[in-house]
Amino acid sequence: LRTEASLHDALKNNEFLLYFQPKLDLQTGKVVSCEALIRWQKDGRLISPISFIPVAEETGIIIPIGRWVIEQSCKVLREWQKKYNYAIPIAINVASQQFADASLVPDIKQMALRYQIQPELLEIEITETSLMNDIELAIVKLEQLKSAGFGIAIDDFGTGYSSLSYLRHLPITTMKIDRCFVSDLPEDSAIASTILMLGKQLNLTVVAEGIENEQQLDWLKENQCQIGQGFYFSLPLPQAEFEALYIATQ
Ligand code: G
Ligand code: G
Ligand code: MN
Ligand code: NA
Repeated sequence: LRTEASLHDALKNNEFLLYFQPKLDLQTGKVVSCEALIRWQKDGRLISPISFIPVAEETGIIIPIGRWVIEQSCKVLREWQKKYNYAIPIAINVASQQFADASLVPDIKQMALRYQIQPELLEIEITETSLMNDIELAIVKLEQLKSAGFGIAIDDFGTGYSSLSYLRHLPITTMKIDRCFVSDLPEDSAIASTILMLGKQLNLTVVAEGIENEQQLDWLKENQCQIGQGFYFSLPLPQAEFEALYIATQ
């Protein structure tokens, strides 16, 4: 049962874990960073976030779950730093309600300090829709995160209703092309081309999500998309498997 009480127990019993999906430099083929994606390990099965994040958002328990994701990501960053002297950035997903909560920015700063993380290694992914809920507040919060050095990506870009005039004022570092536009490639490339052009003009890193085949990859490389992720390269992986893949591509 995906109830607030069961999610509370899951936190208490340490049943959440993070999977890591690699992001690759499309020109070199090397793994350069990753996206942390939460899973719930219950009775030997892995439960997808699709089936519990909505309940977590409705009930507010997304705040402590989100805090767990921030802390766990900082722990892993610290571990990579100590174990391998690696500096592999981790991107975490922040839900709308979590972004609106006053504790988000202090939590992130505090965890980075506690685990002695270079802020550049932690990237916050926020959907376009969350940002546009309250654009003035979003600008203030993103400014606080960016001035502290954290990376900021607009997730699922192109599916919300961004005002292009506001986009210019958002202190972001990265745009992620939503996977529905990547799945249209190479035949229908109008939206992907436009997002790449916009990213270039605004001096942002562009990440293509959901790359599933070679034809999509070839189009993205030819059109100077810098970074990509998708099942063509790798599913989200348990930590040890991600580390092995990272090492193999260096
Ligand atoms: O990894 P997967 O495809 O199963 O993720 C499904 C959805 O759950 C995606 O939209 C993803 O952004 C979201 N998601 C995964 N991990 C987290 C998380 O830690 N926090 C939030 N808020 N959403 C997450
Ligand atoms: O909403 P967000 O972009 O954070 O979603 C990330 C989710 O996308 C992850 O749960 C991951 O499993 C999924 N994903 C990653 N790569 C691919 C892909 O190539 N195809 C599809 N269909 N989903 C993907
Ligand atoms: Mn994401
Ligand atoms: Na996305």
